[in-house]
Amino acid sequence: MDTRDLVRSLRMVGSRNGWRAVGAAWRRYRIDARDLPRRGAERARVPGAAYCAEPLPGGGVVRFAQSALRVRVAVGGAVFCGWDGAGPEPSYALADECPEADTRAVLEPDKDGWRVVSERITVVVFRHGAVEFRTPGGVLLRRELPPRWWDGAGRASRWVQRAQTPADAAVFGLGGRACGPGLTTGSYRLWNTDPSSAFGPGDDPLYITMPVQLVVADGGCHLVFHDNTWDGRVILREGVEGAGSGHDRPGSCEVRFDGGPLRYWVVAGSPSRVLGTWTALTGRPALPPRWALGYQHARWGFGDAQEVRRVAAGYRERGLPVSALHLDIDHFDGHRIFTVDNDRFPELPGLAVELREHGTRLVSIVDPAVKAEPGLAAYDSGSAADAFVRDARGHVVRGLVWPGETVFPDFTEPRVRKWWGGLYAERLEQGFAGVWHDMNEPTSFAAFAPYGESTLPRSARHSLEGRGGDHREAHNVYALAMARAGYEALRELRPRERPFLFSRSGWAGMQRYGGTWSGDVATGWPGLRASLALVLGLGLCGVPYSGPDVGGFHAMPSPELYVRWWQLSAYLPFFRTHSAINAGRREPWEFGPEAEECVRAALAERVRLMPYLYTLAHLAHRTGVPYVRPLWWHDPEDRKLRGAGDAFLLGDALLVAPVLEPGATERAVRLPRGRWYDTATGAFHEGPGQALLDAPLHRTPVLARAGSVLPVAVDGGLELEVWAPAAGRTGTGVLITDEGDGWAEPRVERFTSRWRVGAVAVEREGADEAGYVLRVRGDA
Ligand code: NBV
Repeated sequence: MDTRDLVRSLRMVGSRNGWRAVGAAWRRYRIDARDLPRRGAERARVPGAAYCAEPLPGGGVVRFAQSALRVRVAVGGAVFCGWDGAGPEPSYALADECPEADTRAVLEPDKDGWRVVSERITVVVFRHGAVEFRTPGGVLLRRELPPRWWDGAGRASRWVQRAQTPADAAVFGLGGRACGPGLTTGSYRLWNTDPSSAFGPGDDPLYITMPVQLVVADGGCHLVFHDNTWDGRVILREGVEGAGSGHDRPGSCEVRFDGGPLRYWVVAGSPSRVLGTWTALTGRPALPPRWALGYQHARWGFGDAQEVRRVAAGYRERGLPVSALHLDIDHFDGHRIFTVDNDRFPELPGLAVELREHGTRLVSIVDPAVKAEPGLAAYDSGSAADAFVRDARGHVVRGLVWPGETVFPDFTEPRVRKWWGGLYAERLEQGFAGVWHDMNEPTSFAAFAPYGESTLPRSARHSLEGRGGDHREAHNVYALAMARAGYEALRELRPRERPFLFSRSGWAGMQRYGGTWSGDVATGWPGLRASLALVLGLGLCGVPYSGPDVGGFHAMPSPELYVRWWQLSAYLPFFRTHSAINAGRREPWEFGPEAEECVRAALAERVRLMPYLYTLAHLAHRTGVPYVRPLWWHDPEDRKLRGAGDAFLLGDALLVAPVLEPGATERAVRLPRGRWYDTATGAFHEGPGQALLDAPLHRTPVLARAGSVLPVAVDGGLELEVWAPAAGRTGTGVLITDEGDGWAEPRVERFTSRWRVGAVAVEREGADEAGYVLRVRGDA
């Protein structure tokens, strides 16, 4: 036993639960020692030589001495490759049925073996099992080397596959990684994990891991997704360019899985096309209700309803609009899910109505673990529905979470999702307007590693949609399936409202059901940096709605750090302060008058930008393009931008350069191509290049792209802010509006800005005039 781990877990879960966690770890170890298939003798295998190929719709099958590879181009351009008979289905990632094959793509002989030419990718299958993906112009995007399996009798085959990427390639993604957004040489685990204490840039893996990589190189971008939910690892090695000597060393990417199919998808094209195709495959991001883009305040340990009222009133009195307050596990009765502590929170529905009158909603935390306690409604109904995960001998698996001994719903079973979803009626009756899924990696406390891994035993049984399997396969999709249960329930229970759901853990496709947040990010400047890395990285995996705990989770930030965290988050989709039970308060007025004024300015800007942010939410929903994009989004061939993770684009119009260091009064920022106006001064800088911007404490440097047209809220009305295009150039903008909730088709208006007789003019598509008050800015 590792005593440090033990001490850490005792601290985390309190000493009573801490000692129980030792027992839980031991129990978990015994179950797995008894029930997990033993490794035993294994036989290594490679595909061997190819001996024939059969054309099939969208591509075909190439047969090798010891395996077969199916290549299939789907309508929309994504290419599927499956070894050993693996097909694209069943899959937890795909939103619907697998898209039809693109019958224009055919398998044909090639000098090296066979090839499939499609609109966006040419796939070449070599006779010994290597596979190359090239652009239509012939530039190499990725070269997969022949895979290798280790087959064992009666056991899942482990496998490894190595790929080469261009020497200049930069890799992004793999879910929510604190060390990003660009992933450097290193090993990245694919196993959703609660780091069990506050995390910073060095901690990996975290709550959301996904085998999704976006590879950006001079020759083109591509996304590769290994559709496998098992425990795995991606080992990246950055390439080295031969500085003109011609001796480049390509980048390499090794993917290993402990079992499951060897199948993957490749999508190529511009970043927007890649995200478009990726989210067509795995689901467009859910559109949050408009209020979910407002500022929100959470706290673990609100104490009681009076304190909630006090905090809400504090915001109101200071004229700081707060769109939602989030209640954590302490509002439950003894941490029991779907209950309320009526002594401390009497008449919760009444409180919800009262807050709502002032424009503030209540959001509830929902943990998956149910206290194993007869008489508790969720436990009794779940037991009657046979909803809880069992071990290989058929006993319900018991874990340890906040309420004590708990059981875990098997969300991979449709019947269980339905039962669980029914429980959300109680949350709605209590007046909650949205849900916050936590602890769903799933986390069950265990005191020491490796046997005490804080989750369910690997041998625990799951339905996996009726196919049957164990936790090794179900672990990474547990939260995704829980999100599905929650989302479908909210849709059914409140059919006229768009569900507001965000989840700590998840997997590829989670965006269909909602968003996520950072989890327990460490209070400190590294945590602030990690916050941005997470949001950017997740957006590139198709999950655009996320944000950090403003101020960090565990400790008390300095006023300066708190202000800088606010200023960053005011430009991120999910904007929420939150903190741990003993971390100190996060209300802006707790940090002194100067901080309060800075926060007020940041919040006012958020409110002003609301129409723009809401348009970005609609765009993400329609196209998969994230609100928050890396600087290289429109210039993927700009290597300096690829390395710049300290600033970002918010939509097409704004470049946000948050301050991520203490004591700064100015900061440098890399500029993409084009003219960029400093929104504070109106002066412009020409990109590509670098600019030095003023960044005193009261200001976040933000630049606006010349020509852009942004919808903004001014005194309750809507206006267009127009940044003068460069002479002879035009610019664009879009506004998407609706009622703020519900399912009605939104109104889309497109604008073009141009110089007309010495003045900047804006036309709306189909009209000569914009139809809104214009605010022209920028010293052109
Ligand atoms: O429910 C308590 C916390 C919650 O406040 C936080 O946001 C989650 O990430 N939760 C984790 C469980 C305990 C963490 C130590």
